[in-house]
Amino acid sequence: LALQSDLRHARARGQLSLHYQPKFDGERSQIRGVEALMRWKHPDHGNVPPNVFIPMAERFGLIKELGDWVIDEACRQMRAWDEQGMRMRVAINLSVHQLRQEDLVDRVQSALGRHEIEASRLLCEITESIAMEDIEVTQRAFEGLRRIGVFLSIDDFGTGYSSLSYLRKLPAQQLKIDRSFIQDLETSRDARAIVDAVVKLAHALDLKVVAEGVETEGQRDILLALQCDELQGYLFARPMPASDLLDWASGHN
Ligand code: G
Ligand code: G
Ligand code: NA
Ligand code: MN
Repeated sequence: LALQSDLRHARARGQLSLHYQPKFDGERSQIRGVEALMRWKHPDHGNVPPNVFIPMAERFGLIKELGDWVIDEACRQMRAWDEQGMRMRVAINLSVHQLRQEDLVDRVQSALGRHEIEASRLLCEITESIAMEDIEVTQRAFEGLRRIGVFLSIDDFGTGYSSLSYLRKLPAQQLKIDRSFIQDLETSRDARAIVDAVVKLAHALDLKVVAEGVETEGQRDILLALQCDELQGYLFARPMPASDLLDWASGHN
């Protein structure tokens, strides 16, 4: 209970930050962009995992405030990196509550404007299960975001339950294959068959495919053989503070 009321003040007290995890071009292993992941450093409890505080924020009506902060902070950071000579694309994660916000598109657009960032440099990731929860809400939010030029990704693909005809109608540009399939790639023929099929389906629908949670060279080699477009995971880089990314990237491109 104390944690919940602390979460109310976390932003104002400067306890929130974004960490950034790179995504790589499969073939040339260059950075394609980064995914922003929220972190909360509690003064007494240390780092509280997002799996704990994000559901808490959703339950206590704080997710819109936190979500707005993420949108603004990601754009601010892109601009700061620009000024340091590093042009990055940034992906943010959206919750179901944000998709339902009537003014989500306005909020995204005003953050982009405030920091003078082109919309095409921002990618919004929405998990498949959230995207399918209320098809009309998703469709409306996706169309609004796409209209202003933001790119859209369906995250954790394969764990939800997509109707393929519906998937075809969503104006997304990217599918992220869920980590669970990647984990089993080297040991399970089924996992490999599923990833192969998802890549082919995605490409047939003109979607780029990202594999998340790549931890081994064996997984990487299989994913490259299966024509996966982008790779992300601990094998390449863990999520890191913004200040580390510049150094890290200069050693990797
Ligand atoms: O960073 P980590 O792997 O611990 O994240 C755990 C979960 O929290 C993931 O499902 C991730 O998508 C989610 N998450 C991290 N940052 C954000 C955020 O800014 N907004 C939302 N909605 N979810 C996030
Ligand atoms: O649901 P989403 O894809 O947004 O979750 C991202 C989460 O996955 C982050 O919390 C991040 O820390 C975690 N993550 C990123 N790469 C790896 C990886 O290679 N292995 C594992 N186990 N987790 C990862
Ligand atoms: Na994500
Ligand atoms: Mn994911």
